[in-house]
Amino acid sequence: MAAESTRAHVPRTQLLAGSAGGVVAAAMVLAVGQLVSVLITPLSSPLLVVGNTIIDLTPPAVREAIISNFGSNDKLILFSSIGVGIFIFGLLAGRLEGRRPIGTTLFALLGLGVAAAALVRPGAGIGYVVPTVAGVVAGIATLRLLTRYSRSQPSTSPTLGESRRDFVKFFAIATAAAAAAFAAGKIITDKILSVAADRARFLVPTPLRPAKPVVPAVTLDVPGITPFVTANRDFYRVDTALTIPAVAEADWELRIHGMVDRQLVLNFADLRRREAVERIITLTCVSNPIGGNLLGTARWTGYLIRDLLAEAGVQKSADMVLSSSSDGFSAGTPVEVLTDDRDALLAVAMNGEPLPIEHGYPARLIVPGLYGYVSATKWVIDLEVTRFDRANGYWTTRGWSAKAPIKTAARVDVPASFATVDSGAVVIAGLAWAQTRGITKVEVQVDGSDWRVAELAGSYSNDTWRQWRITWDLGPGNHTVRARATDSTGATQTEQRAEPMPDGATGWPSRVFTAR
Ligand SMILES: Nc1nc2c(c(=O)[nH]1)N[C@H]1C(S)=C(S)[C@@H](COP(=O)(O)O)O[C@H]1N2
Ligand SMILES: [Mo]
Repeated sequence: MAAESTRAHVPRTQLLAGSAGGVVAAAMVLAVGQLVSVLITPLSSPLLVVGNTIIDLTPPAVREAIISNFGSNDKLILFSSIGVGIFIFGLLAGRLEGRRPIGTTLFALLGLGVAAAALVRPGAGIGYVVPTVAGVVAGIATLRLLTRYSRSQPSTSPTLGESRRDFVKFFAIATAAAAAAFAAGKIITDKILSVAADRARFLVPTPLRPAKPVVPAVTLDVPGITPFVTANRDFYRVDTALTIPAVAEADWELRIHGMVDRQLVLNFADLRRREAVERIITLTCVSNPIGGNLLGTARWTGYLIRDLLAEAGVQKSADMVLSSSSDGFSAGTPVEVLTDDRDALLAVAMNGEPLPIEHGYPARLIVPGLYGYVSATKWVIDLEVTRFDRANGYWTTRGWSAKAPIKTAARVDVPASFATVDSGAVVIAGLAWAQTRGITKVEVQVDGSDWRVAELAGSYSNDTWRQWRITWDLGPGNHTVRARATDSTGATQTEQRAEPMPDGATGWPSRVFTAR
């Protein structure tokens, strides 16, 4: 090929410069796209379009594995992968840009792809392509500028060729411009998205009666045991949101509609005229593996869903409430569960503070006894009364069960995993939960011994986890402890191992440690 043979004469330094220029040009696409997205919506930035598209295209099982292995670092992994991808793309495009504008063509193709992905984002209008188009135009301009040196032929026409010094100068300017554009875009985006100030002004309603006090008896005196109430900053987080939805108190409305006698639209002024209640409830994620950390207990302040539904008048043939968030997540919850005496809540505060933004500010659902994905909609703005044979929640269309009560389970917290402890009287302790039923027994086994019944801390309520402990005389060596919980229906946690998909993991938790 003629172009190839021409390229073969280009010195190494020029090829390197071409690649470096391509990388900066590729970064420019994202940076300018980020800045311009401020004018449309942060969701239209090429970075978020690509990120959200990848999430949508990732098979649920793979996402599941990533979330249970990396927790909230899943987004870091996603953005790092996109970073690596765009780096390699820039490297290639810059290197291939020669007499023939192969790099330019690659940039244009990339732009077309991202623009198409932007157009099919939920809620996208034609404006969604603007940041990508602007980014690609800036990227191609940068590519042309920064590959002038690598494309020039100093041997034949030295005066026309771009000098190495010019390249370095333009390279530095373009890099600084890309960094500045990205930073400015990010700062403004964050400002637009930030509801921190709004949250700081939010008044937590005072419940007529506070939640039952957390008496010392519900806590066992064991170093390293999980505290009974989880601090907000330690509370696990699971959601599909790439950028946290920004909903200000004044903008929030909850629409209750569908199979109801009268549609209801409530704002915070309406809510604040009602009686607030306070409950301590343990929330659990269906993705929590046996022994995992995807659960937490908080004091929630809010309003009884059953009162709101009663006001709207739920029609007899309805059996599901499809709750939706401002970012398109949804959960299908049985009407029965929302209206029985378990006190399902529209929660507006967590441990006495406005809901943290990542936990659903300004309002979310909290339903005792159901895994979060079928009940705990954060940033909730819509309750549609419907039927299970007509509607599906977000995860239900992705292979998870439509109904998912929390399974009875125990976890070993002490000794820590692979810890070394003194032999003799070893304290083994942990948690067990069976929301709405309550824990009545936890049994422990060491190295395949007979099961022994552990001591239980006082029960706060059937909707919260319960601490347990047992002291076991152990000689030096490695030990494996297993635990199993029994709930008030008499059912004991099954030994049968099952993955979280489709309705929650099963199996006995175990822990390995060493006594010296
Ligand atoms: N809007 C929205 N709400 C959501 C989710 C989500 O992805 N988006 N995830 C659900 C899941 S799977 C769980 S386990 C809980 C987690 O709540 P947390 O992040 O406050 O712990 O929120 C639920 N509510
Ligand atoms: Mo979850």
